[in-house]
Amino acid sequence: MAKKDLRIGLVGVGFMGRTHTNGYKRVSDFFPDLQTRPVLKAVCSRTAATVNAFAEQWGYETVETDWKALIARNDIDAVDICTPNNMHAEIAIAAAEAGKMILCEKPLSRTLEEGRQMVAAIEKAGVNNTVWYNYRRLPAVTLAKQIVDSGKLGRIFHYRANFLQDWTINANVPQGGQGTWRLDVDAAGSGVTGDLLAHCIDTAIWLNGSITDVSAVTETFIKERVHQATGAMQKVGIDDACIFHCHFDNGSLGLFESTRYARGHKALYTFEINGEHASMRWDLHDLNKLEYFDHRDESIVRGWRTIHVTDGDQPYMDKWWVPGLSIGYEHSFVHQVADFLKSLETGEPCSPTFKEALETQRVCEAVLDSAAARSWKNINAY
Ligand code: SOE
Repeated sequence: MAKKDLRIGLVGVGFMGRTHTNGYKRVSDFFPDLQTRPVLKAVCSRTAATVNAFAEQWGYETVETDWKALIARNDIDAVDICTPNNMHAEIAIAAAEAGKMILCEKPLSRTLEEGRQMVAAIEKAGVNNTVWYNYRRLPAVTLAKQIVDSGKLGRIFHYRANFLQDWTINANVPQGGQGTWRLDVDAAGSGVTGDLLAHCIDTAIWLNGSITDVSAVTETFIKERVHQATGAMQKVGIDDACIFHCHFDNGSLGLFESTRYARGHKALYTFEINGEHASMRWDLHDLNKLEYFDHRDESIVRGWRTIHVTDGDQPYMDKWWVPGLSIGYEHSFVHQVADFLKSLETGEPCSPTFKEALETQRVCEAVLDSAAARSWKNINAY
């Protein structure tokens, strides 16, 4: 049967533009049962030379230098937003009004208010949507979800997560500009809270349910940096590090830490869940493995076991090589495209939708407010 085309219009040609495009290019080869196939119809970025080079390298049919022109085209079905965070809301709202499906890079928005406007626009337009919290779709993380849902852990007591990096320790790293826009509060909205803890919060809510209240501390270690746009030394408005603890609705306690000042760590995302009967932990640096401890095992063999999540009956792995052979970071994006295409067939939403990702925005906003006010914040107030 001939497949239906989903004509993609990608906005933004940075690191995420590449990960998403790789997902579109690989998905039909590895998920042959899908009835829809992505077509790389158009890519958009402000500078003609840059966008032409990207289109040539990755195989986009056409280019645009104005995202409004991309959205106005009637040969685009879905808009993929890979821009800095300050453009997410404007593009998403315009794309929704134009009736396009939307795939938006995380975090959904800079602020909760922007996120709310995006959700309202999506709901009014009734268009398919998803937010790229890609780590959910690594097989070991999806397996963790299956294990939690099976009840094997029993009552959950603790959820712990870290996301540690070290790339901004040098005071000469500028704010603003390609890649380093993440240090510019106007472009990013926040620092590690929106960029890194948002991943941890998304996974935590997915695995362990809602967060009810938070108490946080943030720090900005380097107070001034040169801004690439002006060349002038400017105050830094983002959080360089953030630590918070919280309660979950299920009664468990959460502990989260993120920083870009943990020398030696490049992208150390880890989580651990401790339940009444069993515990699990996962580490992005060893992403195919899930560690599991079950107190109900016979005592003489009881201990942490390492599950190499590469077998055909484990999440997504029947689509790849043969049991025992690993996959990588980029596959999480292929899986998200596959799940999005599947959602078009089933009519089920592709999680996290904008509405679900707004939950993460509520927690992020409460975390930042809590740190500023040095007090607990209840998520219900957000
Ligand atoms: C920041 O360095 C970053 O690229 C985040 O923006 C991504 O979301 C994360 O997955 C890896 O780190």
